[in-house]
Order: sequence, then C-alpha cells, then structure tokens
Amino acid sequence: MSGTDSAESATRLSAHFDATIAHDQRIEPRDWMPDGYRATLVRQIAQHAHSEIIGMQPEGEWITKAPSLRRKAILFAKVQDEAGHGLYLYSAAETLGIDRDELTERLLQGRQKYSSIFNYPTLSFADVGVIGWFVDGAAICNQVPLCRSSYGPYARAMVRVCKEESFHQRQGFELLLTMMRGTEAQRAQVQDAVDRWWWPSLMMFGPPDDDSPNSAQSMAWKIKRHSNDELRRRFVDMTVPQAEFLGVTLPDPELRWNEERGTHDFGTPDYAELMRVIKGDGPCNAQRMERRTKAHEDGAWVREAAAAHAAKQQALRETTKEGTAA
Ligand code: BYC
Repeated sequence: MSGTDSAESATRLSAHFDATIAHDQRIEPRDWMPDGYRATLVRQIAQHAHSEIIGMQPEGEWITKAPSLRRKAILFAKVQDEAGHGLYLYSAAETLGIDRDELTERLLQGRQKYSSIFNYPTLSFADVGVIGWFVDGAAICNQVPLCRSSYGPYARAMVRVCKEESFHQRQGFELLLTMMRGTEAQRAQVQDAVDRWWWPSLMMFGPPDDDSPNSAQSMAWKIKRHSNDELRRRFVDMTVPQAEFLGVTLPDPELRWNEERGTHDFGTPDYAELMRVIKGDGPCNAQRMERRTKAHEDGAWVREAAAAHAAKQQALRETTKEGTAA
C-alpha cells in the first residue's frame, strides 16, 4: 500500500469510528479504534475489575463472624458475586488485547488502581449493611449509565453486574432496617457506620469535574455518560430519602434540599484525603495489597495445573486430528 493509500484508509477508519460514536452505536472488539480509546478502556475496565476483586476483602472478613446462618449465606453469595463481576470485567478487558495475567501484574506492581473505598476498615457487622446501601448504591449510580457505554463488551458486562448490585444494595438496606428495629446499641452501631462511610462513599465518584483529567475525553467517546459531580449529586438525591426512612442522620451539616435547583446542596468531600488514599496512604491499603499478593501467590499451583491440563487437551486434539487425517 502506498503512503497516500494508507493515509486514506486511516482517515476512513477514523471517520467510521467517529460516526459510530455519534450515532450511539457500539464499538466492537474487531473494529478499528484510536489508541487512546483502547488505552482509556483498559485503564477504566481494569480499575473496575481490580476493585471488584479487592472489594471482596472488607466484607469477606465478616463471613465467619456473621450473626446467623441466613446472614452468612447472603454475605457469602454477595462476595461470590463480586468475584464474578471481576471475572466478567477481566474478560471484557481481554477483548482489547491485554490478558488478565498482565493486568494482575500491573495491579500488584502498583501501576493500576482500584477504588479508594476498599481501603477503609469494616469495624462492625453494621458496616456490611452500610457497604451494601452506600457502596453498592454508589456503584449502581455509576454503573447503570455504563450499560450504555460505547464499547460493546463493557456495556454488556455491566447489565448483569448492575442487576446483581441492585440485589446487593437491597440486602444491605434490609440488614440495616432490621438493626434499626433492634436495640439501642444496634441503632448506635448503624449510625456509627453511616458516619464513617458517608464521605468515603461520595469520594468513590472521583475528583470534582474541574480536577478530573479523564472525564472530558471519556465523555466525548461516550465511555462515561455523566461527569463525576453529576453522578455524585444523583447518589445524594437517591440516598437522602432512604436515610430518612431508615431513621439515620447523614453526617453533613450543609445537606439540604434546594427547591430552586430541584436537588440537594451538600458539603464538599475531603478530596485531599481521596488523593492520599488513591496514592496508597489509606487506613488499609497495605493490608489489602498484601492479601491480594498472597492470594495470587497461593493460587500459583492452580494456574500451573490449569495450564498443564490445557496443554494436554491441546496435544490430545492434535493427535486425534493427525489420526483422522491419516
Ligand atoms: N478510587 O479523571 P478521573 C464496586 C483515579 S467497584 C481510586 O475522574 P475517570 C463494588 C482515576 O482512575 C467500584 N482511583 O478518572 C465492588 C484516575 O487515575 P488514572 C469501582 C480513583 O476514570 C465490590 C484519576 O483518579 N467502580 O462498585 O474518568 C463491592 C483521575 O480521575 C477514584 C468503577 O471502577 C477512586 N474513587 O473516573 C461493592 C466504575 N476516582 O486511572 C461495590 C468504573 C478517580 O488516570 N470507573 N480515581 O491513573 C469509573 O467510572 C471511573 O473510572 C471513575 C473515575 C469514576 C472511578
């Protein structure tokens, strides 16, 4: 192909990509895409997958300490769902030409991130309820629009993830309702958990729009459909009536309904804290990464056994093929 031909073909491909995005159609793995689009998706999907897997730790700690068989079974199912979400997401990332081993390496070497929220400790069983209510609630606000993300495999993975997150949120709320109908001490535990998790949950949506280096391009490519601040505001609007129903106070003196704007006004999260936690200096970062690394090392024999099994099956298929050809 001459230089002019390849330049024309690149222009055609790029115009086709732009038109697909403009018409709200999906980009699929075999389609041409700009390098930046691919890199942004790998970054976001990997961050999301790592969050699901690391996110199993704070609640997982309570499986052996759950107060009843029913609560244990529910929590077990939820934590298993998070593992499943991580796997769908790693599979979605693999369609972009990067494998899960490489993504895991990048996480373990600190070259990729996971959500700040999972660096906070779970101090009582009420935290399990509040994680379901706030963290899964925030995840729903963030991820329902991702079902319309422009990249097909990511958008499709999000549909099932969101259905499961919705169950997770309700189980959290139901747990808290039960505790709020219990003893004074249980109500105090719920309020304490709400006080500790509220601001970190608002930080899950990322830095404010003016300090979000990736938002404008991600929204132009329709990977993200709404800005960080818009989603944060939706989360507050969704959560306030739920808090009233539950009978807890959200720890924000600036929180009030703004009749004129038809939304809540609320205080500013401590974004310096968010940046510190993202950089590794949160209450549990070291422990989370230590456990993730240990789980990966402990799983080495499973990966080796799976690879040996796959090689045997491949050799068997080749021998059978040769036999049939002869
Ligand atoms: N924590 O330009 P920005 C779950 C990073 S899993 C850590 O706004 P972007 C669940 C950001 O990555 C929850 N890092 O970025 C699981 C970027 O750094 P890099 C996870 C954060 O990508 C188990 C830099 O800061 N959900 O729901 O446009 C149990 C600048 O930010 C955070 C997802 O991952 C943070 N909070 O927007 C229960 C959803 N915020 O990558 C629940 C998908 C920002 O340039 N992800 N950063 O080095 C997203 O929607 C977006 O990636 C974000 C950030 C809204 C998180």
